[in-house]
Amino acid sequence: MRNREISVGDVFRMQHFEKPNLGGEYIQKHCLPYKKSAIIVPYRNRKHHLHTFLNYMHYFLQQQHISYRIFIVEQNDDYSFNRAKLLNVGALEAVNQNYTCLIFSDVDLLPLNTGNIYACSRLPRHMCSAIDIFRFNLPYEGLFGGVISIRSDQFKLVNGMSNEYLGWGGEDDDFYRRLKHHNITPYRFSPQVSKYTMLTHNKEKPSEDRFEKLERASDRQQIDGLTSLSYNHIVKLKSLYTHILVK
Ligand code: BGN
Repeated sequence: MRNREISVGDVFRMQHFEKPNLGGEYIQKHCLPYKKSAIIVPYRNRKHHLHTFLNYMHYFLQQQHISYRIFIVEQNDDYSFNRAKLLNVGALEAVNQNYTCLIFSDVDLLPLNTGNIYACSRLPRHMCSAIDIFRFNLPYEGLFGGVISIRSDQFKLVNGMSNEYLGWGGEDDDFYRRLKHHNITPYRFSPQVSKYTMLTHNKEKPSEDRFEKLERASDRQQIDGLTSLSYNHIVKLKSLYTHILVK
């Protein structure tokens, strides 16, 4: 497979893809998959983005000759959005289905280079270092949000993500600290390969207590995460994705 750059215009054109199995699972047919990737997307109330994301991502991922399933983890209440907790829930669900490679992705981020492989390697990877809204520049070295890949054993080792970040910001920085604490340093592909376009939306208001939470990140690592996760959920298989509705 040659790396191919997709123009932003093409992201919004209806592209052809093979119909996945019910639940948004795609098993590529050329050879038996050694590993399958779980694409896990925290979600609430962004119908248009979801529609664009699903149609584009199936088209994009199928060019990579990988096997994958898309999980949409939806927060089903009116409390502040808890991105990291939704990712914890999605990760557990994927692990229960024997996925060992977790790709966490925001619903508004669309990759533009087919060389940006949605699979895991030895170390976790920050996949979206060059986003158009940041003029394709990385805002800071320790950024580990947006789209990342991590093996499930590493995710479990650091006790997943914190469940305590409500609203926008900080939960990804907390997660980065967890990894560093275990001497796991994420890496990146080149900016050329890590190009993304972000779907437009109003800017969220950053949460006020995120700095305070971040300061105490290492104190909470053992007690706040997968070990303290409690939730109710319903799983439904849709034609393009597995829907996990979380309360
Ligand atoms: C940072 C946010 C991240 C976010 C990036 C990119 C915080 C914590 C206080 C330093 N971090 O500023 O969560 O992913 O911007 O938008 O707000």
